[in-house]
Amino acid sequence: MKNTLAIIKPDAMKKGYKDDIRNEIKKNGFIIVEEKTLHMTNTHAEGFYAIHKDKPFFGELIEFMTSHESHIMKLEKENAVIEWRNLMGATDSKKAEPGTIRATYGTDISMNATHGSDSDENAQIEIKYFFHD
Ligand code: FUP
Repeated sequence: MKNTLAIIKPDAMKKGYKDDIRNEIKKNGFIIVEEKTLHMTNTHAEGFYAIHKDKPFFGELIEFMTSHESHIMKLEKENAVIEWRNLMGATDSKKAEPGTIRATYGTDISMNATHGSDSDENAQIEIKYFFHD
């Protein structure tokens, strides 16, 4: 599987890290196949994170994701899902390996700079969600 969905989230966009993160992505051998900047509506964010709707952090997550623009990218590389998750690092920026994108550009478990699909199946669903509607 060669594709995954990556999002530069509102915290990183607001801090002006879009170009730095795009450059790291390209430097690590990914091709950015499609991309767009989008200010998510509640509907976008709630649909995208529907799997988390019963979690205690859902309200905060939606508020954060709709607080500013995001930059959405379809990435291509061999083993794209795993490769992008490795480059991002752990979900919690405070626990992410030094040198990873979440460690470098994120703050904590909610403001963690980027999103990446967690499986090939979800990558297909997420790419379709943002690029083929
Ligand atoms: P990930 O797959 O690494 O993006 O992590 P999850 O699917 O577990 O979580 C999705 C998003 O929910 C995270 F990026 C940030 C947010 N989140 C919180 O805000 N608090 C939590 O305790 C867990 C996740």
